[in-house]
Amino acid sequence: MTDGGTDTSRSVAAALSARLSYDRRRVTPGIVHLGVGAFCRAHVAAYIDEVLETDPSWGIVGASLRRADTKNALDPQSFLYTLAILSGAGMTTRAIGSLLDVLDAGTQRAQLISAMVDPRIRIVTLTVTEKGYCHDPATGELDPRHPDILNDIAEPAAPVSAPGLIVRAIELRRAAGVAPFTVLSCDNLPANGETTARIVAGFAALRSEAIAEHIRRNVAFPSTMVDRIVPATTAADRKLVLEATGLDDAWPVMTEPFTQWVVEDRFPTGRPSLENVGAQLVDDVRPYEVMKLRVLNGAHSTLAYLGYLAGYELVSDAIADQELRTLISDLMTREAIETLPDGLGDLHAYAHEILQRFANPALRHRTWQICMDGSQKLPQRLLGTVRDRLAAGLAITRSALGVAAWMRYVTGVDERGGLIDVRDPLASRLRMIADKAAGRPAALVDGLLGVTEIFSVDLKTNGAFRRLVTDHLASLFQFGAAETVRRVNQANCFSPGHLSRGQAVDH
Ligand code: CS2
Repeated sequence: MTDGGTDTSRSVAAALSARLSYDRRRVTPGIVHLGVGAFCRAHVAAYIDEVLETDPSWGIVGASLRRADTKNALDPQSFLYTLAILSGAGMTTRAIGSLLDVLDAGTQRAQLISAMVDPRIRIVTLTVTEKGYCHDPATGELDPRHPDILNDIAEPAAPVSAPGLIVRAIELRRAAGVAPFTVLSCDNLPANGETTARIVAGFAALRSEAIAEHIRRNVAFPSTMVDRIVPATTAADRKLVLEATGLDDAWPVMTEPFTQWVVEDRFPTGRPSLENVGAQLVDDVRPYEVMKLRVLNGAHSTLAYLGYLAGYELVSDAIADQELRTLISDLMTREAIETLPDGLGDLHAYAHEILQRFANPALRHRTWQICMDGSQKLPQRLLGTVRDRLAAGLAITRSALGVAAWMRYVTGVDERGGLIDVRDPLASRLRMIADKAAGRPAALVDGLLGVTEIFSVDLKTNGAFRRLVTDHLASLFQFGAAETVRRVNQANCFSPGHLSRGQAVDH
């Protein structure tokens, strides 16, 4: 912590500190968190903040791997910040003190690695987003040609990627006789523990089989399902917090009342008592993860692409459109849910609650934000549903429309001819494919289905899938998103959900 900062930031820190129900001076670090974005600050850090009331040994040392903006904003206020919880009923705020420091990996790499080697650190948590895993989203395997991975193979002592940092720290801990930490991915990846384990061990094997073997044998990678909607903080949010609390917090975080954390209980190096602060500790997270990825995130992405194309800036406005709401509700209840295992409780109630969460009028969540990184999100959010339903001979009308809407979006030109700022690690490749297809739906589908990082061969070669996506895409080009959604709803309002011969031309 620094003792710099202005009078304002010092008074913000003092006021927030006074609101904590524990003595922050007694808190010691137990977790290093890679990727201190808004999500982590409203989720992992909020749960840990409650843990600190009874156990001060789990403070968090955060790290920003890409941008130093969080660090720069929070450093002057001693890394304390306001969590604002927004709903139709108004706003409540809470002070969060669990973040003890934020290190900027760009300029403080050595310090970050020392923090990860500190024996007091027993868990490394991650929210580095899908693309931070440097993997191939279709297979879940490390991408050995990823520029950050190439860098970290060449410069193992100065890693820039999450896998590179983790392997370096484990290697140094091993050399120092310190037990490894547990690695806890909190990103929206399928089987995020196993996937992270495979990626980290895969990266280690490129360096030394001995360290890869050490990781496979001795490092635990429990899986988790995380859920809380957290839009990026804006200047308007800061003003809102200032008006409500009187505190000029430089970097508050805005979220919804709902929060969920399902954690696989496998922590050989110890863990905080998360069960006492609302998390669910279970033996097998997979069913929960698939549920959340396919139902919530699949619906979120589909709503974001269609909503953006239809001209809606905010998720809450898009879901207020009755046709979009019907489409999204049907996507969840008539397509995604049917692919899920039993034992997950009332899934219709789950879908209903999600619709209400999307409709939260106080959360200004931009469709554009959710549209980002589609190449990394599509496989687990929509393509798993598509694959399972095709195998069972079930209709994929709405899931295929989600895929077509993504294809329409990555052309980079909206329905009024304006440019779309497509943010995606594959953006330039996607754009080249779109330019080559020059607005011909079949050519665009062909080109994009050939992106093997997203579409596996079984989908690429599935005639029904290809036809349906092409028809949807043709409709999106010809009639636009709003009209396409209306037609799909109309054609399918009585559909039993089974794939019929006429399905591919259902609008
Ligand atoms: C969203 C998620 O940005 C996105 O892609 O779908 O971040 C979503 O808000 C969270 O997963 C909700 O838990």
